[in-house]
Amino acid sequence: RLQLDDLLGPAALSHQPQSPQRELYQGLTQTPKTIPAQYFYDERGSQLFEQICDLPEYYLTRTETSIFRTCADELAQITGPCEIIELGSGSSTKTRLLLDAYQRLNQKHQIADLKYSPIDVSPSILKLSAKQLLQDYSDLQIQGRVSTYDLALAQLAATPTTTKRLIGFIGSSLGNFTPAGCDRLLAQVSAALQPGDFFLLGIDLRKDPAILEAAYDDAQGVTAAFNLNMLQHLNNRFEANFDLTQFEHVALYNQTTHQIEMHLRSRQPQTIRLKAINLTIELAADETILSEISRKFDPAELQIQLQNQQLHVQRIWTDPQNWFGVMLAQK
Ligand code: AVI
Repeated sequence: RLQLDDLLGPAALSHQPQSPQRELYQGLTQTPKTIPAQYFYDERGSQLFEQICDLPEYYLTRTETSIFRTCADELAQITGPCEIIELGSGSSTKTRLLLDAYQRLNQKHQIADLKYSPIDVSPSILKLSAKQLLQDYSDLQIQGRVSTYDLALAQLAATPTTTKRLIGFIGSSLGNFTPAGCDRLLAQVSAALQPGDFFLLGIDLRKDPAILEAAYDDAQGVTAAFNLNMLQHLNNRFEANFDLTQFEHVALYNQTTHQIEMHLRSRQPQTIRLKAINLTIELAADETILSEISRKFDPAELQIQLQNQQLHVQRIWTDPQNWFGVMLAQK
């Protein structure tokens, strides 16, 4: 009941126009310096992210989960039985609420199989969560893809099926894309869907900056450790010599662009060498490296962007405080 495709194997990687190292090199040689957010997620980074999701200040996961608890059955009713494809599935925790609802729906329609297609860059988390899901759901058929969003969406676009698709992109991961990157991703999602298919999107909404900044700079320092771990990841992976004690975690809400910006601030002038990519960089005292943006959305604006990609919003669910939104669009 489990099939796993690795789209990131050596053969597939040689077709990628932009290698990840190249992006890192570009990011660290431009002004202001940036590190692509993908470098958060080594094993330790993924563990720290799971801890972030449980923090009292990080309301996102809790709130989205509460919305799914109330809307999952209605969502399944609207879409009818379909294959659930999830971008960035991770531990698939919230997805279980969707799988439960689709399982109930399938039973009503006397449909035997429930198809779930998780997509994640981490083979270990994909395998682990697939194994756990298969133990808990006897009707589940899993077709996992170890892949970036780009590659997986291109593959889906190239292999249309008659089975109705629901592509899920939850957890406000869309917020980590620039506006241009966001448009590009929505176009790729649309290309992977046939008319009548669905797109499910979880997004963090605009709110009091104090609440937002606390969510990205928690009292226990877990987000700070997550941000700094990115430098340790670069040390391990690219033979770099970042001294983590010489950097500080900074998270600020930019009210003009409606985004949290996470930075690593250099405590002093320093020279860093990344031996494996043959790069030496100079940092001034207080110079910052941008490690992540996390955009906060206005559902009405996003609805227009979705519409521009032939994705027509059918329903928006939110929580009583209006902190988080779940949007269902149909192509
Ligand atoms: C994965 N992503 C949606 C998280 C966010 O909230 O933007 C990543 C994160 N960064 C710091 N805390 C959580």
